[in-house]
Amino acid sequence: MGKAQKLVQWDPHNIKEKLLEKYPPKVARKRAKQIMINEALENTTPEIVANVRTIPGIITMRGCTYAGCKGVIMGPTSDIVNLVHGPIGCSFYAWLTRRNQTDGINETNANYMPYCMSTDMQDSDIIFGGEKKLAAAIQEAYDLFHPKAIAIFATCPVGLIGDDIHTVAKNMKEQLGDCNVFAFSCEGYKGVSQSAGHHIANNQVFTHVVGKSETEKTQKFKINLLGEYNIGGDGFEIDRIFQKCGITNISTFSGNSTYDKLASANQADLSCVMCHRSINYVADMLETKYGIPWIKVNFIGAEATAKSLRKIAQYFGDQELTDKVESVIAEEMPTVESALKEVFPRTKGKTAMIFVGGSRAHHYQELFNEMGMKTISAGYEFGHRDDYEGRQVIPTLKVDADSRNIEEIHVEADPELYKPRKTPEELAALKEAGLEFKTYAGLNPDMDSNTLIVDDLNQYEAEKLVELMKPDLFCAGIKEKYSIQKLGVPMKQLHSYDSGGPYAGFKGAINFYQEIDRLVNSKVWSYMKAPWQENPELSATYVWE
Ligand code: CFM
Repeated sequence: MGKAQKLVQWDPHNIKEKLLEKYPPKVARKRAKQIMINEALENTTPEIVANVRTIPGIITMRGCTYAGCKGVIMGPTSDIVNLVHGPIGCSFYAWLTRRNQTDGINETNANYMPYCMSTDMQDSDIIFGGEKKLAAAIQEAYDLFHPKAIAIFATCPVGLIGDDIHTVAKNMKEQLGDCNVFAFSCEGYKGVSQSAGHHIANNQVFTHVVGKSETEKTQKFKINLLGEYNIGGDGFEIDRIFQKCGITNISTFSGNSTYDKLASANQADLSCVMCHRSINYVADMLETKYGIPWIKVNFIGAEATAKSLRKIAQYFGDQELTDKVESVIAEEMPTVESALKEVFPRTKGKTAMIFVGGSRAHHYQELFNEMGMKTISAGYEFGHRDDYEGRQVIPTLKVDADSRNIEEIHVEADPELYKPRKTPEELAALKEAGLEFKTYAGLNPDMDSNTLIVDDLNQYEAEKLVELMKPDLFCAGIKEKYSIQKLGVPMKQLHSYDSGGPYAGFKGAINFYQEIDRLVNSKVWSYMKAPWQENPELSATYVWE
């Protein structure tokens, strides 16, 4: 089927209708509010419903609050012992399943990421309580490793029986003396998705770790990179570029992080927010408590990388840094451009769909644009309305019972450590010169009109969308991978990157161009015939027949 034929084939209103057709009326009404046709309505984009509970019975792509806390935010912390309080399944299935990496370089060379540590609760612990077992496990971890910090994660049963993990952590911290022990009430059911887990994790890291470093960081051009998790080595590539430019990355939250790096975040002079979904509130708290301004950056896409580096240089306003950044861009771009030139004739005009957790469904559109590819449908598993519509909608967001469940911590200027990095006049001058602070635009404005934006897409709708819109590429996660491939459409995992990456920065862009070129131009998919395509009627015989 030719390209032109495909694009004129569908009408978004029609697709939406078809997606909802099979649902009972009440479910269809609810889902209709999460499926949005991106069209201008008197200069605004339509409102989408997001960050609400998945309708029971629907097979969502989401994960749980524990996954967001333990897996996403704390998973990449190499020298903090991650101890899961709960039955072994929660710990085992979270063990090394996210491709965050570490170079293990820290003062102690400690790397606990390959371990799976759990209290392994049994029936009797559920009945009589698991606090003693937790205290014993903390002691055991301490005796084995003598770590700087131990983080404890609550799983659903712990919340249900009411173990007081925070008191256990506090007592053990006092008892051990030289180990920071803190706990997360991140029971899987706590929120509507893993997004709640990010918030719980970040709040505790902010309360118990940030500002506690004993070493003073004296380098020049100090930044924090918030919301970068070093999947497939993305963070290594970004750090390579920073180093080349002479920018000091004090602390990444939390890719390739260590206790001391997180503890030093208050010493940076600028926070750069990459994945706003998982961390925007930390940027605000760092500003309120320590006086560090923040900007939005994106290192997915070569152009986006160059733009982000220029923003950082503009903030510091130092000629030497600006020149260095320009020379690094000039040095890196020719290789990127020649790689792009090679694939462009083959990728131009192809279409993609992106359904990942949060920011990536937006950020990766940059890379596809560079390749001349159109994103015809996208959405987040657990994004909030600001991730779709832009940060300006935050004050208008409804606070429902589920969001109230997540603790909001109150932060004030630190009496000793608060130090405004720029005067109000300097900030105003930078704004005047076009540098935007504390803002991001969201996915909707970047997508073409009449594209389909779907929040919390589910398995049924994913297959239906592919069937109706026939994209050249579908991007999501492992749960969707094989069902989509069986439909004869190539599928790229944008959570784990399959076994590829990095895709961030300049070298990452080259990797991505080549990988996507291979995927969308492979003929293998057109030979695919799912069993039911050849033989739509299922038949079986009993073995005794
Ligand atoms: Fe941010 Fe992420 Fe994402 Fe996310 Fe995630 Fe991830 Fe993701 Mo998977 S922090 S929101 S909770 S960019 S693990 S590194 S790929 S769903 S789009």
